[in-house]
Amino acid sequence: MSITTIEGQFNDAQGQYAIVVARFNSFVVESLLEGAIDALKRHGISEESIRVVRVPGAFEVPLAVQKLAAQKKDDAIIALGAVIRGGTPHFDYVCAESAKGIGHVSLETGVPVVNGILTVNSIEQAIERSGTKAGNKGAEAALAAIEMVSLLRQLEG
Ligand code: INI
Repeated sequence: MSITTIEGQFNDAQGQYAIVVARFNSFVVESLLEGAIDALKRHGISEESIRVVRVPGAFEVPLAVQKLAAQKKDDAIIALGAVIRGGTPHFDYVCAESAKGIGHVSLETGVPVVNGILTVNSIEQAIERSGTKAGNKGAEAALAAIEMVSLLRQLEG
């Protein structure tokens, strides 16, 4: 008896990718975007296969993701943003709505939507995750998107 394992591969990356980017905290988010594009390109995805859509903040990301998913042009959508805790409960609402909305669109449409929105307690934590000592979460999100495109091709093919 042998176990069948089905998983996404990285050695033959394919597909069209949309990246939805929140402008808020742009000093961090632009680094996430750079990381995501770099990861896609270094896995063989051409610039022509990538489009970037900008929205004001993380709260607006799910609606843009929903519109893109409905177009059925992209094999995966990468959501990028940075929500940094402040002195009010606003942080909790923005985090909850963006994560819930992104997950909802993905399940409703069947289009993989990868959540690359940082939710952190401080600017320092955001910087650590956008290309310094804790890596680049934008690049990680791009890899997750490539993996999901490959996996879904196997599951749907
Ligand atoms: N949007 C973010 O992307 N990150 C944040 O840290 C943030 N904070 O803390 O306020 C934030 N707020 C804006 C929000 O996403 C909406 O753009 C705004 O509320 C208008 O709907």
